[in-house]
Amino acid sequence: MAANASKAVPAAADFRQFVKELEDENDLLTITKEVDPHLELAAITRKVYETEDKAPLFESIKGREGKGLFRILGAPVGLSRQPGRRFGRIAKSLGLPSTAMGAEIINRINECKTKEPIPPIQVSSDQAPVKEYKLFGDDVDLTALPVPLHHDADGGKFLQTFGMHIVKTPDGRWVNWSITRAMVHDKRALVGPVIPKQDIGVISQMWKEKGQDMPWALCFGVPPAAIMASGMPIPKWTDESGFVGALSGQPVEMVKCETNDIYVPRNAEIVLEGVVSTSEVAPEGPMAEYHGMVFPGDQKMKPLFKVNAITYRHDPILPLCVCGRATEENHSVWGTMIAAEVLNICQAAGLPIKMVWCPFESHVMWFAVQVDRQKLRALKTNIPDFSRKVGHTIFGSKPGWYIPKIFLVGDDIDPTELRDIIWAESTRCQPLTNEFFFEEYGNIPLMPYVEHGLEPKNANHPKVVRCCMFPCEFVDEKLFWKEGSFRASYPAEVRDKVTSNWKAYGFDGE
Ligand SMILES: Cc1cc2nc3c(=O)[nH]c(=O)nc-3n(C[C@H](O)[C@H](O)[C@H](O)COP(=O)(O)O)c2cc1C
Ligand SMILES: [Mn+2]
Repeated sequence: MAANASKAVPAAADFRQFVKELEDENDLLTITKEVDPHLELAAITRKVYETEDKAPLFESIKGREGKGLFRILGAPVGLSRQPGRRFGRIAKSLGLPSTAMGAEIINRINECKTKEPIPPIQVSSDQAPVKEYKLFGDDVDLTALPVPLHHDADGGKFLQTFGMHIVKTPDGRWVNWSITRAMVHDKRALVGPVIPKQDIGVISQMWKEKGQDMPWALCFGVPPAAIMASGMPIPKWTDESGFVGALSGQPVEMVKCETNDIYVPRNAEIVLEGVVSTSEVAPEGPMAEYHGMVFPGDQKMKPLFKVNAITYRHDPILPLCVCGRATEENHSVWGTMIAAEVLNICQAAGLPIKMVWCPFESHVMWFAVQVDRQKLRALKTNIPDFSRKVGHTIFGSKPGWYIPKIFLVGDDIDPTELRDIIWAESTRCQPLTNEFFFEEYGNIPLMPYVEHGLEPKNANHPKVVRCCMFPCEFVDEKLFWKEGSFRASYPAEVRDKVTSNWKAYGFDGE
């Protein structure tokens, strides 16, 4: 371990380095005052998300034993209100400087996705900080841990909101990393959803068909690039690990579990090992979710995740997402990674798409898809044909299942600026004529109106493409309108004069 400790490690490859850099950049607040895991800790984290404050590192959680399990990092990939660093925690997780913004982030993800994967390497236990402490069998007591209650209407205490599940197919050919929530069930088990459409659900079904439980590990505080990839809907039978290697610029170093043959990152903070039951279920939820709502009393039967061992490093840190109104990790991680994958899918299909973004305020329900108008004109298409083609390409894809609403915008619109999208929709999207509905594709049932809205006319709730463009944008090189704004209505010398005299006029700031 000592030999490795001196190596310079990028933050994307090492959670501790990530935490250290947040601290160095004044984007982390260490809280030494005792905090109650019953609602108080989550309430602080919620306020942090909603005000884009520093990530709180809770050192003294009521009920914590000494330097054991665990400290908590709240809002690990929340936004920052530091000027010019709003997406700093997202950027840092992907190997970018914390000043990177939307397009740079999406382009980085997709560059690394098309690069040669860097496969993981295996190291021995004595090279693994996560093996410093080990608990086995009945020494495991999840009910004794200071697990937070996240919201007052939740049906349980959620330990798992930002850890990485690792499972593999019975033939060992596909190892899948993903994020899915889980709450404490009893001393030795968590309970959580295993959605059949998710890869963890597909793999669980394979084990069920063999009549066996699914070997499993849940890893907290993994390399930040790994947790980003765990929230990205990449194609089935593709391991996330090679892509994570490319994102973090080095192979992920893995070490074997104590009680099964799953490999986990050697520098993880905490690892739970065991099996996901393919026969036993228990009540789970509800939990306030990524869409910012909770339906009290909405409890369902979900599989048990049975814990046979816990290994952890000294003074470990549990990263925690307190789900709800934007902007938390479902939006900053899941929304961003889906957007990048949708861009990949559109470009692979030969569509003239430049950029895709999920405005966080939409809670992962709107995707703004920016069209390259020069390439669009060459296609000699029109609004209905093109909108239908984009709709079928995206809604028919793996990430498309999560997406109900697409906003097609021209390249005068920055899809990472919500103000731009709203302006384009308001001014260019004609109700009915520019709206295209798709009823043949299913939706993630978690979307509030899917379960709680009016019944759809046909089997599925329709998805929609709203084309926020004029017909002339498909044909004419020169637009017939001009934007009325500071950036578009004044010659450069006037803008420069105004900007450089800003303080002289008596205004504050730049
Ligand atoms: C913070 C966070 C929490 C998430 N929670 C869940 C969840 O509870 N259930 C779920 O089905 N997906 C959840 N997701 C989304 C999945 O991780 C994502 O769709 C991922 O692509 C699934 O992995 P797979 O592509 O290997 O199936 C979450 C994502 C993030 C970033
Ligand atoms: Mn996967």
